[in-house]
Amino acid sequence: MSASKNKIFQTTSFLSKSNSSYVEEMYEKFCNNPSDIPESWRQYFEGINETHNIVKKELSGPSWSPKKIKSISDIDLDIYEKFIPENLNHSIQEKIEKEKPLNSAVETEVSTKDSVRAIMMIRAYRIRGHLNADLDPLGLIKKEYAAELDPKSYGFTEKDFDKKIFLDDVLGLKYATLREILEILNRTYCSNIGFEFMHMTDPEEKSWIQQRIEGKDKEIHFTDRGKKAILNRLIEADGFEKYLAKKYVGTKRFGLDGCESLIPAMEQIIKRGGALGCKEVKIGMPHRGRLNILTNVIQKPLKKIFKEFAGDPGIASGGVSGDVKYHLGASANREFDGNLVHVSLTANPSHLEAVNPVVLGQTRAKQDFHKDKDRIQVIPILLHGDAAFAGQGIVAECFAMSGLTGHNIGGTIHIIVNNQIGFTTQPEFSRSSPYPSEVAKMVQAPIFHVNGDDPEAVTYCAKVATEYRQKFRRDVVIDIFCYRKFGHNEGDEPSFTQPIMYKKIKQQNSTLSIYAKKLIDEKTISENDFIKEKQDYQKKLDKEFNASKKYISNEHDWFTGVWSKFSSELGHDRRGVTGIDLKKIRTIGRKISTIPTTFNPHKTISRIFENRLKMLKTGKEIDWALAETLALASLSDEGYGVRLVGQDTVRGTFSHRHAGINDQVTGERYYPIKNISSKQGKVEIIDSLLSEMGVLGFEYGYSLTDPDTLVLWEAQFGDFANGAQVIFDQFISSGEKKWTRASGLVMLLPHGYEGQGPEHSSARVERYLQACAQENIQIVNCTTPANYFHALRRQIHRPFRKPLVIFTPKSLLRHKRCISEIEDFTKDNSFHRVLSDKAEFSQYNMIPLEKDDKIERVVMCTGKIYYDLVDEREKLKANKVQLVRIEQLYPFPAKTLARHLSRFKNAKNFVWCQEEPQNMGCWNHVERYINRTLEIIKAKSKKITYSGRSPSASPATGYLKKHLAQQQEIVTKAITI
Ligand SMILES: Cc1ncc(C[n+]2csc(CCOP(=O)(O)OP(=O)(O)O)c2C)c(N)n1
Ligand SMILES: [Mg+2]
Repeated sequence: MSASKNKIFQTTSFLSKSNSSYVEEMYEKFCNNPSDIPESWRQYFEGINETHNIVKKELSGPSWSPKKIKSISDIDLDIYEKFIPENLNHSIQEKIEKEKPLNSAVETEVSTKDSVRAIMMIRAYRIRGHLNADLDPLGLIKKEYAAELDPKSYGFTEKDFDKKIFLDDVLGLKYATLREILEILNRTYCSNIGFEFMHMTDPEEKSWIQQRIEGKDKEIHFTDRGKKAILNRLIEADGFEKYLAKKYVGTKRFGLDGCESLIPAMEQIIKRGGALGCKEVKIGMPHRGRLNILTNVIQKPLKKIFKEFAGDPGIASGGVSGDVKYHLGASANREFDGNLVHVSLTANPSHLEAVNPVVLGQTRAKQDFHKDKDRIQVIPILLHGDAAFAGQGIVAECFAMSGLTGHNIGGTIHIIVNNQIGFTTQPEFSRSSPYPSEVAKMVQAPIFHVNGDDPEAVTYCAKVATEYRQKFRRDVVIDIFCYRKFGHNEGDEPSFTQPIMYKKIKQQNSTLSIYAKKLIDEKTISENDFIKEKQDYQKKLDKEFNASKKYISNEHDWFTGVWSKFSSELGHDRRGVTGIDLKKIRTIGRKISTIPTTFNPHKTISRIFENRLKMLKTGKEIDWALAETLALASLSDEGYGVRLVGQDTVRGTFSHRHAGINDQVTGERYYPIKNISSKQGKVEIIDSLLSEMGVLGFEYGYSLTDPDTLVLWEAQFGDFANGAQVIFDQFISSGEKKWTRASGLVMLLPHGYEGQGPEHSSARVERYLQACAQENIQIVNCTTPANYFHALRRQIHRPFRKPLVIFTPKSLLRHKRCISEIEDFTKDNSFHRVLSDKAEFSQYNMIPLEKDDKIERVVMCTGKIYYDLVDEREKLKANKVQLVRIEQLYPFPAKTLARHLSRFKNAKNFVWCQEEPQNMGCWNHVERYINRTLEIIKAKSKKITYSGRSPSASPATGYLKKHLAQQQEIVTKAITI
């Protein structure tokens, strides 16, 4: 140890001797080999060297934990003994010595102590300053005394306030008096913004925020022009709500009243974002203030909004069922400082927060479209209510996705309209944390709490948040503390449940009047100008209101841009061309089945791929996995995008897909499907996080934006999709009719009764069928690899986009009869909605059947049970039984089925056979369709009978033996009884 270091350690009088030598030893080790000392010590010494900040553990618990006041000596102990700051003293000491010669050892000690204590205090403000910030415009939140923010806690007394303290550039200052330090700290951390960022572990990000907000010259400062712009936005935000209240008394609008600062903040994000490379902003938001955002941010014409308020869409509805005005989306181009930014608001259902993943998926698709690898050209903004943000699990799912390769969108700017209430429920009943924003800490997002009655502070937060997002491309949260001027909606009386709060709210001056007074007082504007500006806006509102009465929109924002080649087709039976040239199949097939020779695959994988090559060569026994890969690869080869996402999807839950293979030596992954040609479309096959709602919502969003990419989401087992029920019900099945937005999303839902118990058998077919109407979605359950291939290819080759649900197999993936021949994939072939069985073909080793007119029984079914029925028929040598598979369940192929069934008009029995209990599966869906078909073809027997499991609460038994017995009974009954 050098002499000077030695001296420093000797002068640290507040350490006991034993402590001091221990520190020396630690420091020595740190200098020689940092890995020799415990992590906490290492962090400590590194922190000193890198940032001049004291790196210490949290005192206890999360940052928000209410702290009981510690005595000063307790804190001293915490700091001086547990976290041993002598090294800090040492570093500061050296500098003090260099820069300011000291008179005596005693003075040295006192200065050192002052510096250490000041820096301790600065750090405490960074961590907990937000607890003392003025956040609540209503002033109802009682601030507690925070000892850590009290200079006394660090041993300072009144006498010390004007003493010069060495800071070594902390707060951007070399020296400062305690008074100056406190002034900066209180202004930065305890005024109208509460910054929470010390939970972030990335030193660069943390230090960026510190430098952005801290320091003598970092006061929030807007130019006069900026202030006037903020005022103008407030006049519009405030004036719009008041106008609606006056014109449509008591009508629900979920007003923004009480959080008008949101509008200048949104504008700031678009403006600053535009200056930092953003070309597009995607907004997702709930009901609160939506109309205000629509008019004041998206600039939807006021007359159109007024027309909608009168209950009239002002546009030919064209079979669209529509939605309430506060759910509708819109888009427009905005220009700030010469930067053009396209801003769009996604339509959403009532289900709070459900739109979040959809907006993120749309953002990703847009970023891909713009080839925006850095993800700075498209920024998503999600607005939230305080109660919903804290309560809805989808919020956490979206944060969980934010850093993943397959779902990263370069960060979302979140804004919480924290009106401190959810409908009638107060925060203490709606969350277990002091702030609604706690969940954002799971990704270490910085959080800016801000008083909504200080529009400059809110706009400033929006600016810093945008800069942070563009620089670090991670999520950031602005939590606007505000209030809700009226009830949850304008017909509600809030004093029933929150009398004290609403008494205060009644007396509260509006944000606009508070800010206008400030600008008038400081002479930025004159009172007359303010009044005139308000009057001008009123005139505009009146003019638009009058114009709304006659307003008819010519605007069809449906199927524009990349969607212009599509239409919303209904009611046509058409056979698509989905087969491909035999030569092409073989060429693509070879590419997707060949592993480079330099690669070291697992032996079993090698065999699987060799087998695929054999299938292609012989043209026989092509299995499910190869058929699927051929479909996806051929689409990519044609230039379309492919995005297949799900849990364990790369390998495949049932170990059948192997879309990516791993080098057993290097661990590298190789995707044969991504290596077809230099011109192929983008292929993404992604193992997703373990979420259903988040991921399905994201993929739906992607499909809304990009019709030329086949987007597929795969559930691990079909049942798990019910965790994403909201996405299916509120978006996939009804979105087009509500919001005129089409989607070609494919849902792959493994389904089939194979004795795996209640939760791995049924994909709940009935749920999807029950949602079918007006040709909103397509549902298929294919029994052959080739039909699956055509269903996938058809999805992208159609002149329209409709969501497609495919019940996919499990055991059939390896079933000896569930195979196709190469000819089934070629030009003459396409998707078959109905398949009669192939009993007449010898290669299936089926018994020869009687001629059509001798057939006595027709058993209809869908999916895997077909193969069980084939086996049973053979076992019983029942050659007067025909099997008919319904491969497309919706739109129901009535005409095609009629064609098939009319061959067997004379049959005595028509049976529907299903594996599912009678209250589930397809029975309730197909019964009336089939009976009607029998009637139309004038069949001998006009009523279909049922053979399947009895009604049951649980989808399947948990006992294998019972399952086998049930399965046997169903097929026997179907074939014979
Ligand atoms: C998923 C879901 N559950 C319940 C509701 C019913 N609901 C509508 S608004 C609301 C309160 C929302 O409070 P908050 O998120 O704080 O937003 P605010 O209305 O205060 O802006 C509730 C419970 C809903 N729309 N969505
Ligand atoms: Mg609220």
